[in-house]
Amino acid sequence: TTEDDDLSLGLPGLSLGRRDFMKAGVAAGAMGSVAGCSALTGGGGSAGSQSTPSGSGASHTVEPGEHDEYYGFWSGGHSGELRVVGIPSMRELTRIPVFNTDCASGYGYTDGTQEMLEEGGGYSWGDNHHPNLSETDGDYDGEYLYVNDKANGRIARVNLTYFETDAITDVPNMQAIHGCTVLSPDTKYVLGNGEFRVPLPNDGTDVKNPDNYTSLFVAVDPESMETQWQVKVDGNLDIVDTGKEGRWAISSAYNSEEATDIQGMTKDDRDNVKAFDIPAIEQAVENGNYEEVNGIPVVDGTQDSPLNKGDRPIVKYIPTPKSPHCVEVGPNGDYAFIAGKLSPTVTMLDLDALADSSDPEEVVAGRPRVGLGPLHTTFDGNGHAYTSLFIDSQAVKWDIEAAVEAEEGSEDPIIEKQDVHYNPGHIQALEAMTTDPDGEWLVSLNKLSKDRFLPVGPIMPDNDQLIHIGQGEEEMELVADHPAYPEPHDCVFAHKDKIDAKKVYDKDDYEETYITEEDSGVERTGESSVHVKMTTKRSEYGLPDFTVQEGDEVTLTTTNIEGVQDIIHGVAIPEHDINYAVAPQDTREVTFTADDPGVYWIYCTFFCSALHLEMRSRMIVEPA
Ligand code: CUK
Ligand code: CUA
Repeated sequence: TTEDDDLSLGLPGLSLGRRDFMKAGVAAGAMGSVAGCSALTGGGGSAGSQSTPSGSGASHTVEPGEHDEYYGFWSGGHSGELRVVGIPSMRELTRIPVFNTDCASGYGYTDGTQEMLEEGGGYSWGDNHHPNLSETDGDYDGEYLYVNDKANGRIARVNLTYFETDAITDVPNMQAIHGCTVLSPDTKYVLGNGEFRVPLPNDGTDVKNPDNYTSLFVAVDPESMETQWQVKVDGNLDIVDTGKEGRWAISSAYNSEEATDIQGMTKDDRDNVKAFDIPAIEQAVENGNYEEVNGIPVVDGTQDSPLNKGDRPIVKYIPTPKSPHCVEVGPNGDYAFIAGKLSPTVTMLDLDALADSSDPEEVVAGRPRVGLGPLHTTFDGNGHAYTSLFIDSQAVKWDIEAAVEAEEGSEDPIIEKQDVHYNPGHIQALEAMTTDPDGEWLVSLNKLSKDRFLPVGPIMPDNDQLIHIGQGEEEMELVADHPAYPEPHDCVFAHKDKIDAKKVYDKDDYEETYITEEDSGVERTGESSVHVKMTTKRSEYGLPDFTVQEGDEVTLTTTNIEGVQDIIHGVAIPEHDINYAVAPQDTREVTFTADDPGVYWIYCTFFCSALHLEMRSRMIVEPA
């Protein structure tokens, strides 16, 4: 078996045979089972124990009562949520429900959040992969976080003042949005890559003819969250990142064969990375060079489009080794780094050269050979790139300029390799996506943990590993293992000074009616509808009880009139599937039908005071 044979990853129709797999001690199959190799080859393993700091003596301990220096925002994959993790402690600080519902906070139970999920497609789950912080001048401004839903073609926005999802856009014409990024430097758009090719429009016509399927690239307005325009391209789009000057969005892509099965998708040796010229696309839209589909201007960016034939094509197609995975643009915006996945190389595109050419000879600035299964790359801001190697189970550190100097396929730029446990996807260093990365810490988001934790049944956690990198001069050092519930894909870090989270709601930020103690009461609003208003404070509701009639539609508005931070009250109504949190100075509303006559004790779910258990109200439903 030659080294190149190993790149087949067990994909059907490729050169590595079943016998080779059996030799390596794993069953034949796709990527998942190849993963087994790594424990035997690259992965090594420190006997299942956590590594302890040695060498540099880097400590990630944050003493009790002390704060972490960075916020980490983790995508939660198909759990639908985001997680907020302190760096360097790796402590989970909170979770932000996005595409899922959450009974602790009441997200998806209150009227406002239920409506948002309903208008955002009405699905009960989503698959978020790529969290992105809003930027001003290429730096995080602490306003918003945007994240994709790979499952249903959506983009959601999280308000970072309240750490709360405040908008979900169900993008028309797209089934899956995988790659997602903001357009640097000032977040002009949130950009998304449609991964699954479907008919346009996907309305039941042309379902049997894959030649008429298409993959779309979309721009969403970051404020209104409305879809602005889309570009249709050849092949499947995968991941996207932008240059730092607002012109280029670079997307990796696979399946230029436009097949519908894995054999077909991996048949050819080459695929095309797409470079979207954003101002040129805007010009095409302005000139009316589009077709409107479901209310959205769709610009033709396929290779044969007239818009790609002139002096300034809207999309440049750059041939790369087949099925590349990620694109990350380096901190100074010089190069886009495209990880080879099936090729053991990272392709570096020169973004300046791209303005004049899309000829690989002229735009490929380097192509170091980094190892097997390169998926994602991150940066320390001091001239080094760090690439995750899925198959080798390693993080490889290499020198960016040395890679430009070296011959294509050279291993010379490689400085060091660090084993991780096991099979990393994304890899992310502090503020690596800004123009000024901070170095110091890197997290490797490993897909498999195998024996690294106490056994918890067959669905095992991922393993997010903290690695000390310093300013790039020292050796990498594995410092901590951190189990993660399925399944983070990516994370992004912001210094704590860039996020300004409020501890108490500012009622001016919300439209809901603020209720005072005097407002507490029941108002009949129709023959079979009532509006109940009540406050919460330690340790009573504004109404000790209220009475409605069987069949009434009840709207219950609750304000927490506490002005003190951290005193949250809950409103739980047994047998009505209702529970939600009301934080200090916040107002929440819920609407339900009182179908069953009887007595229902409303109780507080947050332990708020010594008399928390006594914090009760009583809903009396009189028979009709
Ligand atoms: S993807 Cu999961 S490891 Cu969705 Cu960014 Cu590469
Ligand atoms: Cu209020 Cu417990």
